[in-house]
Amino acid sequence: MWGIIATWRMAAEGVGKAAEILKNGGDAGDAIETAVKEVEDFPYYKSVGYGGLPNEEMEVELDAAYMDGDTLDIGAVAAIRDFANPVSIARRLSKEKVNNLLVGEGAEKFAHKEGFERKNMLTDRAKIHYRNRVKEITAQEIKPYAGHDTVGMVCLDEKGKMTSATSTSGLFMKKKGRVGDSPISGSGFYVDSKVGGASATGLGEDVMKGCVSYEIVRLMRDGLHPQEACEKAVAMFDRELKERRGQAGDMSLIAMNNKGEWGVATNIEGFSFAVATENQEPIVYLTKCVDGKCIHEPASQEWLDDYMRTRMAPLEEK
Ligand code: SD4
Repeated sequence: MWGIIATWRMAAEGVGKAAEILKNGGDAGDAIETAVKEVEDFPYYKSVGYGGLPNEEMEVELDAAYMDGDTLDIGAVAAIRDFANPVSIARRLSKEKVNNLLVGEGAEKFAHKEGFERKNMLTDRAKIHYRNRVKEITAQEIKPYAGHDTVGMVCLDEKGKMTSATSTSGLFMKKKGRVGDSPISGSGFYVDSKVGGASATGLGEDVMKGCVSYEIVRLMRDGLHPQEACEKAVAMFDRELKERRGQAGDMSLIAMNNKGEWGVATNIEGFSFAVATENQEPIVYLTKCVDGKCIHEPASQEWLDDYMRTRMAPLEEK
């Protein structure tokens, strides 16, 4: 059995490419890296890789991670600038004995020495978003943290190897040096080939409070189906945060176990994800969760077309 699951509709093309690799007996590491790179390279996604929205200082700082569920090797970069594919740098770091999580300038030096492709990740489109947002903020003091869609994936290959990976530009208008959950083991991602894996998208500051990806893997280890594990972990932690703090940030989790069974839960409306397995052609679903129970419906062609149309619509300077 093979399979791959990923956050948001934007991962669909990457999931399709990964499915081809997995179908032909390919490796879960290669498949997931290919899938994440596809999202990183697409300029119209505002929250991952090239075209990602910048921080307060108009610099694109990226976070990414890679984990191998056989060896439990982890590699990650945080607040790295000017490299095309942070996920590949993370995967490379996962092979080191120490120095597995590098930040900022140190991560950039490592990537440069290792010959990774340098790229100015700030697009003209992202600059327009930035200037528009600055105008909005000064006009009406709105909150800057909107529009964050991290890509997070879990993958299983025919040999039973599992991997997980994430990539994000984090929160739009974040402080320079801010790091979210995505490169943090147990929070943005976790995978153990003996059990399964999970990955998160949402408000990193809150996801990290509950190590939610690890919690889902733990529940699967206790015997829960990935769907039950996601529902339980998200509903419980959402409740916990609301009780203690009065509110809970956005949180959407995807998971797959080592049988290729998968699950998804969210505390927001309109969460989409992409999945493919040996028994399931690549497909995009929309998830709705009410009282801790989630239903996944295939996205309609109209919804899919509209998604692309809005992402690629001409952008006016306000
Ligand atoms: C972060 N979790 O940096 C990321 C942002 C995100 O969907 O997932 N957005 O906090």
